[in-house]
Amino acid sequence: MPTFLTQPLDFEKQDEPTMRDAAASYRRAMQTRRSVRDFSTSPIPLDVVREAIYAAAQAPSGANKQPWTFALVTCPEIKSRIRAAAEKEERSFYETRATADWLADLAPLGTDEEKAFLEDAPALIVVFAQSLDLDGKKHYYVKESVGIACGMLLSALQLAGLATLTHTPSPMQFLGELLGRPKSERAFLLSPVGYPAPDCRVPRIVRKALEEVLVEF
Ligand code: IYR
Repeated sequence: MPTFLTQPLDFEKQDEPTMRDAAASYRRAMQTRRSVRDFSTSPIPLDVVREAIYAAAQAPSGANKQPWTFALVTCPEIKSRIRAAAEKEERSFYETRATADWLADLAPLGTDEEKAFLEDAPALIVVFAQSLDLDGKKHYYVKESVGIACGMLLSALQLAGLATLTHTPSPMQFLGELLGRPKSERAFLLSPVGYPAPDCRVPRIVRKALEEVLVEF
């Protein structure tokens, strides 16, 4: 007899054509997802964003500790403060900290220290990783768990028709300070969320073919 509580699994077997359609349609949706750096200032339905965050919070995590906090920022003053602090870090990155190799790798993306999207996008989501629980006990596999949740968040927002950017100004300590998060939480991802600007253009990139990323045994 197990010493833990169980319940029946909620699982419905699908026929193969339905499985194939679902897999291909999700793959196509992910193929059209792009990192957007030019956002429209148009408002977005925030209930949709909350649903996407709720979806992300269903991610598996080490010992089911769910070591994440999602901060949804729509307040223009806070967005401005985040932009100013991020641009300060980015300026020092581009001017002194980035290696020549790194700058060369970024050149085709056209990024620089100007981060207008942090004010233009109607919402910012900051995902925090919690290293400790409320009793001060260590969480497990925190980066892996929060990374999975972030992937689910980005795909949920994409499927809901919203654009995102995995922006990671470095270091991101200012986010915890600005948003009053406890020391046991570290900012893991900052993503603007919104509609792309009408004239938005993105770098022409190529993603690896399935054969290049898959090894089968
Ligand atoms: N954080 C900087 C630099 C940057 C780094 C990588 I790796 C990117 O894929 C993109 C940008 C910035 O956001 O501009």
